Amino acid sequence: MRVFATIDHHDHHCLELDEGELIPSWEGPDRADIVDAELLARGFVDVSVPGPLDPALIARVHAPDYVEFLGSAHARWVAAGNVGPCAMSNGWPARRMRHLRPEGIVAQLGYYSFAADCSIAEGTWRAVVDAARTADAAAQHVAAGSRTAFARCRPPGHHASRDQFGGYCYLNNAAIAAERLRASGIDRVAVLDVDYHHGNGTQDIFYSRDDVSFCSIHADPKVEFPYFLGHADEEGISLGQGANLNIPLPHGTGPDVWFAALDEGIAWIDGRGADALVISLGVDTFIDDPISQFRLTSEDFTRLGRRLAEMGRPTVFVMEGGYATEALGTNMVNVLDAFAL
Ligand code: Q9C
Ligand code: ZN
Repeated sequence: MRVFATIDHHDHHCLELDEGELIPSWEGPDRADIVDAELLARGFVDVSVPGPLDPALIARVHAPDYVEFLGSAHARWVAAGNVGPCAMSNGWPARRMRHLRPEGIVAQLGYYSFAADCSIAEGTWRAVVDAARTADAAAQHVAAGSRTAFARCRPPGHHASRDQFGGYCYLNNAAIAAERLRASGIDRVAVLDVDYHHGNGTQDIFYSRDDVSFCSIHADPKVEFPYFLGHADEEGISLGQGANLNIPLPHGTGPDVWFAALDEGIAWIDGRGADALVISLGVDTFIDDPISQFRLTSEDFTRLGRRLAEMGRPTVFVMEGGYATEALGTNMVNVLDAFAL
């Protein structure tokens, strides 16, 4: 299996507001290093550096003003005299307030984000661009006729919407991969999101379209981040009516219920008739994940890889969450290894 990766993510280490404390983000540079080491140890030596960023592709997924904002936010934060190392807001447009773009950097950080678990460090934009390039390259590899490819992305992407960051995500790597497949002439794409958290950004980006179907299996937003999207009655709108499937599950969900949900999602995707797949591959469903509440084992990730292979479709894997660092490499590569067999 071809792997796409860069190492230019190391200066992306942010602070997040977690349990009332500002802590180093759970989503740190070690995550990618751990996955890289495991890939190498298990013979995934077909590694490529992705090509340059394609602004036209990014513009199919994200608003131009948002992309411009992300690229300049940290420099503006410093220039405005803010002392903290990571740019983050302290106010957001809530119920009955107006969604007019404000002028200052702190206010714009609120305008362009939906959570305080995610800030912008000096090295964030460089890592974000590289993750997007990586997803694009993996999709191009599959569009050119390969059965599969792995985008070893960091930061992750599935929480990022057309114009808002949050949940450790800035540009939506999986959506970028899906758009590359579409732009390459693949008619029907399905994104299957198996990360523990709902892929609110991906859902939002494709919500009114029928050419990219979206299915997410995740912890119920009533009790879990991102809290405000991911319910079972969100089925898409206008042209996209019926092209979105959410399967929210309770805290404590184990393999029996989770794999039954996966079968339901796969049957739905089969019914939609997808020509290629993008997997938002988060392994924070793991039993020992420090911020999550599902109960999959490392062996279950092998089972997941096998089940995805049975779908028999060209498949782009895009790395998302997973925070149990000791097992992260094993869990991520178990999926890829089982798929590649
Ligand atoms: N007490 C992804 O998995 N909240 N993002 C964490 C922990 C944010 C997860 C709170 C979770 C974001 C890509
Ligand atoms: Zn997650």
